[in-house]
Amino acid sequence: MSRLKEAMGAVAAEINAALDGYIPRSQDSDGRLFDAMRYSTLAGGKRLRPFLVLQSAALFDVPPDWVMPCAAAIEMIHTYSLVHDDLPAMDNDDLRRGLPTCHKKFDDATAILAGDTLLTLAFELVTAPDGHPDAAVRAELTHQLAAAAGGGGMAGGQMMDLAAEDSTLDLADVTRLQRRKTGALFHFSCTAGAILAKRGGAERAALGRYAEAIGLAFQIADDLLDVEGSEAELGKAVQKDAAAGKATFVDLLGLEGARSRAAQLVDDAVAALEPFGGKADLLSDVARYIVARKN
Ligand code: GRG
Repeated sequence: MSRLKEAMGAVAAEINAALDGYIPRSQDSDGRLFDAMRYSTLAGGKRLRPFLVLQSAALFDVPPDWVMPCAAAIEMIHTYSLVHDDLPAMDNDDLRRGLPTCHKKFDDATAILAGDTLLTLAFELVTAPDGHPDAAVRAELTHQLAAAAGGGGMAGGQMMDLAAEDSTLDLADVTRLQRRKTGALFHFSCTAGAILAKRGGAERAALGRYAEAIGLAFQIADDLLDVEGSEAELGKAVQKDAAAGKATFVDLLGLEGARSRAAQLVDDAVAALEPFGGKADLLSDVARYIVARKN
């Protein structure tokens, strides 16, 4: 087994146990809300964003207890985005992570509430005093997480994406949109370790450059998988972008152009990690994996 596969498997087990503990159960009439949150969050997924949080923190030897709330929080926000994105009012998908989407398994109202509650629970976790002992660090994490998920980040990027249906975006437009829609959560995940370790300046900036490169590489790979992948491997519908008339990196660069841009971004990501030496080997492996993955 490759060292990355082994490390990602170990993190997935840890993060699953943490998420299981953080998301409550209820026997009351609100039980359906928590069932839906648990259904979507514990349904699998690569746990890439928590892995990045944990690896960026490992660069600075941050104690795991300080990191886990933040790693779980980013996965909750990612899951909320998938639950809402799958709703009929947005992408209207029936399949996610190989299972019926949240609104198909439950209903639209429950899926909306489950997404809302995952988002707010994430902030409950990063602000809780039993996470990082320094309140200023918790405040900075909260500020950065809100910026990544909000109007200037993922939610704003999603709005741009919805507005882009049947429009003609150029490469700069699509890059700007994707930097926000998918890139912002990657940026938070990769820089969280530096925030938790109270390291600013060059180290945080280097992780920011790494995040920028892997965020775009991830989206290019996603666009390639949308064209070349299968529903069985991906656990979700494919060829949705063309059907929605959305400009993708593949449309704008062609298949070969998209592959070579992704390869260039992997090189940029690995180069950004140079200041961390061998300690960042797994983060370099993640950059390569992001473009080679099949799901
Ligand atoms: C609803 C506010 C709001 C935002 C939605 C990110 C997003 C914005 C929607 C997701 C739509 C989508 C499939 C985008 C492509 C990139 C992406 C986020 C893919 C899924 O991420 P993975 O591959 O998924 O990390 P797993 O299931 O492995 O966690």
